[in-house]
Amino acid sequence: MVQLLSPEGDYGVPAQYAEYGKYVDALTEADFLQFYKEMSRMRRFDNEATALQRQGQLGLWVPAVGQEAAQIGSGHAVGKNDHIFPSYREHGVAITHNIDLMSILKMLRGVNHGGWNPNETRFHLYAIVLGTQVIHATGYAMGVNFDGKVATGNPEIDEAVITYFGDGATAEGEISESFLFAAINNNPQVFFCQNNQWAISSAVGTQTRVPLFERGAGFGVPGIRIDGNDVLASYAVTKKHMDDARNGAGPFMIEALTYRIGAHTTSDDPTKYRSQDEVDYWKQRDPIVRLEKFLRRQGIQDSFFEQCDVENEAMAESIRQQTFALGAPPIENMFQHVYSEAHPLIEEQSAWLKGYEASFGDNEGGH
Ligand SMILES: Cc1ncc(C[n+]2csc(CCOP(=O)(O)OP(=O)(O)O)c2C)c(N)n1
Ligand SMILES: [Mg+2]
Repeated sequence: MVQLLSPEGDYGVPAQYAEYGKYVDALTEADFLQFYKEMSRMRRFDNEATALQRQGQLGLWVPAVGQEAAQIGSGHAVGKNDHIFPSYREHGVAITHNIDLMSILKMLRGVNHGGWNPNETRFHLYAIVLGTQVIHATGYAMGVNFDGKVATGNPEIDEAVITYFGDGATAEGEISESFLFAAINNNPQVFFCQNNQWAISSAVGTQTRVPLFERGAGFGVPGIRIDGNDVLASYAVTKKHMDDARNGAGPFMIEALTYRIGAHTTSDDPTKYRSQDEVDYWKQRDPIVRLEKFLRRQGIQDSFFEQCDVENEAMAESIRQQTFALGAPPIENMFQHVYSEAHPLIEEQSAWLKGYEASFGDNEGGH
């Protein structure tokens, strides 16, 4: 497992991983501070969104507490032409690509379907159906190859693709099919698996007999495991393999070993299926605390961390007020985009609902 930053915040590069250490050497203090800012922002955003869901402001929330290093590190390793295909928990990767956080909250309130423009942001829409985004990424990366945008030697042209998925999703056939297509087409593609050790209530040990990073090898997709709570490993390893993919080295898999500290979603109660001891063990390995220890050793003062807190509180206050102001989505929205063309069954259901709503009289529909 590649670990460059120990849980105590000590930085060191084992000899066999020297090629990854070079990517950290190229970072400045400003980069480290930016990683911290975004990781702490992601945590504050997540806690605020959970509170908003509990207040009935969101239909659902999908927490990613504990996965900040895996997401912020790898998100920063994505190059300026590269495309990202997330699943549904990648709020930190969204932060690294300047996605308006309100658009994520609107989606989980049922007001839109994501709302950001994947062409502009290169961050594609969230995918709830497990594994679908991995197929989209694989097809997209085949297209990059067909367009001749790999290994041209021109950084303005070369492009790679990264896709995120969970440990549980690896059991979907789509992932195996994607490995095969990516390998035989020599796709410029990184498969980034966040092994947070749970798929709702299914432990990772019930899904696989081999370490997940070995899963692609038989298809021709080599892989490596990283400490997913180490932002420097996440950044360096992803950067190297995205660079290699852009230069024609073909697909690669990264398994980021991390832990889902919170519930699967706000609809889940994890105390029903896992022990508090296990959660406490992983809380001791908090990725944000680890980076803070490292930064303090570099001489970063209290004032920096206090300033982060002030900015995060302001962000939380702002999204809270904006969420309160959203109102209810038009109820007809649920019938739109079910099919690309008009469909008699959908029209019938929509007409029934309109009649039902009307039966309540003025504006007193059954919302
Ligand atoms: C095809 C499909 N089957 C089942 C589900 C229901 N489901 C949603 S999330 C989830 C668990 C996924 O676990 P994992 O891939 O480890 O990702 P994590 O949620 O831990 O980030 C399941 C079974 C789904 N969304 N899509
Ligand atoms: Mg999981």
